[in-house]
Amino acid sequence: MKRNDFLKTLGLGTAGVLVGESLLSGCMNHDMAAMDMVTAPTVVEGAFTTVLPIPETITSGTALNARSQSAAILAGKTEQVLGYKNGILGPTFRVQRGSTVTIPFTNGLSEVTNIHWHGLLVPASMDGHPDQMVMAGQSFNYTFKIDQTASTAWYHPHPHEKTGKQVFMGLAGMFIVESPEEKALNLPSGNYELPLVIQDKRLDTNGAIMYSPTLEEVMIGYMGETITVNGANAPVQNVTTRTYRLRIVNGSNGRIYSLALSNGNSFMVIGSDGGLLAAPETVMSLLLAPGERADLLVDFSKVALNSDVFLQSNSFSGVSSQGSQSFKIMKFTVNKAETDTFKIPTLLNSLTSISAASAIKTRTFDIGVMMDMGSGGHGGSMAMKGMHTINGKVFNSNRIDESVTLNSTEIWEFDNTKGDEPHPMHLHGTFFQVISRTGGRGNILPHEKGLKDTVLAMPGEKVRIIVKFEHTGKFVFHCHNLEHEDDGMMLNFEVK
Ligand SMILES: [Cu+2]
Repeated sequence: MKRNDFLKTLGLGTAGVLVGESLLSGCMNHDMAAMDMVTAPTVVEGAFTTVLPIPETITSGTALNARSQSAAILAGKTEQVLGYKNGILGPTFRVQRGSTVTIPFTNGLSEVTNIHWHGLLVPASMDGHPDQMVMAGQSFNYTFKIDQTASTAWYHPHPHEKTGKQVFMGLAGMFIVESPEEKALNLPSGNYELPLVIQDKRLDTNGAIMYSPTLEEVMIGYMGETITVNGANAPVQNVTTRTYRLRIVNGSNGRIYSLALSNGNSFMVIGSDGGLLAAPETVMSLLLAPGERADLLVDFSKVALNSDVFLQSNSFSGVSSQGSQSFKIMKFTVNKAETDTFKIPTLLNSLTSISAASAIKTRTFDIGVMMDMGSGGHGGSMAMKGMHTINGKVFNSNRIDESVTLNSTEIWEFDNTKGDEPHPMHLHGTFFQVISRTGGRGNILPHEKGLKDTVLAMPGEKVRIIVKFEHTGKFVFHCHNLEHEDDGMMLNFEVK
């Protein structure tokens, strides 16, 4: 159902139903067409004078403590945020394939939280399922073996109905898996490898984060006017005339970025969610949705000394609520000449395509329909909740929605052809391969050619993925627009 139709339905069926003020005023003050025009806040670019913060690098054994702490998102304006160690966000894990990681975690918040290891193949009991809460003041030891190819993962809270707020307030961090195979490629490392967690924040005049989505913002996702990288607005990083590896996480709640370089140069995609691609792909821009990662190589060798190149987000089409504005994200200043002998390997990773013929089942998920409030279900006094569904259902922790046989291969189809909002769909407990996209952009994009755990289905699109389920247990799959997820756009699947 289109948002328009949904609101018409709701408008006809509001007698006796308590409807939140934001929707009432929306309906009263605007006509239905105007409701379709809900858009992201206009991005306000900063001065690009703050030096890019690089989160501390840690390994197994380092304790994380989710708690309120002070940080300056805007230069000179220190405010309380949430973080896992020092300041906003969390440290960057860097661990070796095959190692066992132990993370003593304490919940220093005044409400429940937990940690989901997004992009790590960990046992279901360690995955941060919304069932597995760490109560306020309590601790939990996360421990798991890293048994997967080198990749850029991340971590963030996953308490149902609170994920959006806790991530927006600052709880997230990067998790890098390394392997001897990847080391042998001699990709740019050390100072030439930059972890970049890109997020948008909504700040008050003091620079404090505000999180209070209206109904309209639950519809489109909660977005902010301030773009941050590693927790700082408008940062600058000095670089030399070499090739840099940028590991990018879109850690935003709802904002999609069309990443590009301000000098119009192409760049290379070498990896995505689940590790390196088979071979590098040259692109001019890359659309990265919440939850997705991009591993990029950017060549500054032909940039004139003492000039600037911005990482920016270009405008993009296909979404009414965002994409109309282009804006700068961060600045690179090329301030030193260095000789670069780096040659991009022609082959990066041995990836085997899962044969569609090996799939024993196809499951279809309609993600383009919003809950029909007239049909009862999740309506009533909580009319604000449960507008986003998968196959008409909202999350119920006690219900297993899909039962999957261990080691079987299946095709899952996310159908957003009737929808009018983008939905980045994320599966826990596995990687998958994208096998087709019909409607909308109509093809598989360069960064979708490797292993994925999150795939964007734009309005009008149907995306098919193929998955081999090799890990037992109860996991969730959901939309990674965190307001949609908190609204219930999440189901359980069990592998056994
Ligand atoms: Cu969604």
